[in-house]
Amino acid sequence: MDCIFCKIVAGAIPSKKVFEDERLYAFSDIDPKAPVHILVIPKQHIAALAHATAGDREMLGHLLGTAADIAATEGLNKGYRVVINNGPDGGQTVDHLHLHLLGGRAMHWPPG
Ligand code: DGP
Repeated sequence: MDCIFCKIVAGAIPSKKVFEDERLYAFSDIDPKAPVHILVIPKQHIAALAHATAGDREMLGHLLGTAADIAATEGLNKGYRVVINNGPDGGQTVDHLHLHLLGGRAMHWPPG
């Protein structure tokens, strides 16, 4: 198992868990870009959003809805941003699909 996020799901690498259910795991980003920076990932290894199949569509909806639930739990009532980087031009550095939940400060647009 070479994937760092699979190792986090398995508990082989420690993480600060925020949420977990049978399909998803959420934890604090090691290099936060905002006061709240949480990664929400499928437990199943999917290398990137572009690798998700038709069979993953329900999980993707659950991923998005769970991000909104976590944002509410975190008290991000002034707003927040969700980001999925895909591939090299998208800025993806870890090849396991992950959603960034960022909040606790005003975001800028457009992103870099
Ligand atoms: P991306 O650039 O979209 O692939 O984001 C990868 C994120 O993963 C980046 O914000 C830093 C985070 N990250 C990388 N390695 C670890 C780790 O071992 N633990 C935690 N908590 N986060 C990590």
